[in-house]
Amino acid sequence: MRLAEINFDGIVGPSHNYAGLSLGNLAATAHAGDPSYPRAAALQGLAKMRANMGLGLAQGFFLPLPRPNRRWLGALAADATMDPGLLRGAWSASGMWTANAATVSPAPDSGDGRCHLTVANLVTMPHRAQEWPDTLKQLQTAFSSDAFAVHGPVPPCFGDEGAANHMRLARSHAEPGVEIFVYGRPGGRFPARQHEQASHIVARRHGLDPARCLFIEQSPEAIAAGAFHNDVVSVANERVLFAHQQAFADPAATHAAIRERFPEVEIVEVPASEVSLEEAIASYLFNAQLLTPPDGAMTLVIPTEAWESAPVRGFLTRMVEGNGPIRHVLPVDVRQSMANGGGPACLRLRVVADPAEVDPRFLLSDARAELIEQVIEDHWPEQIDPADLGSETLAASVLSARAALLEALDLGELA
Ligand code: SUG
Repeated sequence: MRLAEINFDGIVGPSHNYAGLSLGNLAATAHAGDPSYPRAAALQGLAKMRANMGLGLAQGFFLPLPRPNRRWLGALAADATMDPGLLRGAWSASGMWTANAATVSPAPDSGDGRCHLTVANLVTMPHRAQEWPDTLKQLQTAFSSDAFAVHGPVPPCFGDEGAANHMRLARSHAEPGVEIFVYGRPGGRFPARQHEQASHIVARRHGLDPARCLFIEQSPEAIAAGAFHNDVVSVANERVLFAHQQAFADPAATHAAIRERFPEVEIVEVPASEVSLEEAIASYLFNAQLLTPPDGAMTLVIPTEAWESAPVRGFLTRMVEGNGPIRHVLPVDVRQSMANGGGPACLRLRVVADPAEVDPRFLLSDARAELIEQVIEDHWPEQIDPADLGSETLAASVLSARAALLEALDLGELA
């Protein structure tokens, strides 16, 4: 068995739009009502996938979910008197942010030697709570081999946002790791989406050794400043934790607990004096992919917005010139997703597994990338104005665009 980290990016769906649905997500709120560009958005996402594949890394993808979601609209007894926010929610392409698809515990960490995935219930935001049944179907298709155990959502009384609030430290991806679950405490000005109990339920289901798990409280000030998920203020890869000084409620105790369980950890902490919490969140510095290409030179894939921030660029330049574990910084343009609060890390779900155990229809190759590009070019709407949401003409074009992609990728069973 050859275990590798595979990043599964969500292909941006043809209904991508800015509806301002996520309280506490400052970018999404700021862009509410703007026109969106689904074709450009999907091509930006595809370019990121190709660039990561170009680094020599395994790359997978997930398909857009069916939108507008007629099943959801039926359950809401939708009619003209309904809150327009609910209608827009049924059109949301939010399934693109696959860091919220599931929490993943690789085989070396679980009690039974299988890779465990629990689909995230995303109950805090109504437009995201509709995702899990279709996401689950997709996970069950992609990971149908015995090497995987795919679980349904944790009970809806406990909010679970998936991998966006979960990190893993290990000497290498294929070795046993320490899994870190980051939850928020409710009571602040913005919702704390990840509940502590949900994290414990996921860890128990995955058969994790309690001695190799940590449950850490996210800093309430980070949530209040717009870090609606932990992956907006920290990211981990192998031995390295890259985090803002104000990411965790009790940074000293958090670092000590991590060191106790994983003494090899290298913590790269960004001080607030160099990059303020507000600047870190506005630039999405931490919503980065921290990757280990085959040559071993750890690379931080950041959004171009982070590179354009003078304090962030200053910090990163000094970091790379120093002797730290992160050797390269690679800015990528995912502006269409960024305007909804989704950076490079939101767009991917990390799965450590043997690629040979994954349904090959979900793995990117040059040929499949070309196929996907062609379908996007031919079928994705160039522009959507929020006032168009609800139009039958737009619905028909969005539905047929997704159908064309499913057909091209031989994934008709996801219809
Ligand atoms: O859940 N935005 C998403 C962004 C998710 C980012 N994911 C991670 N941090 N891993 C959210 O808030 C905005 C949709 C709108 O308003 O149209 C939205 O759902």
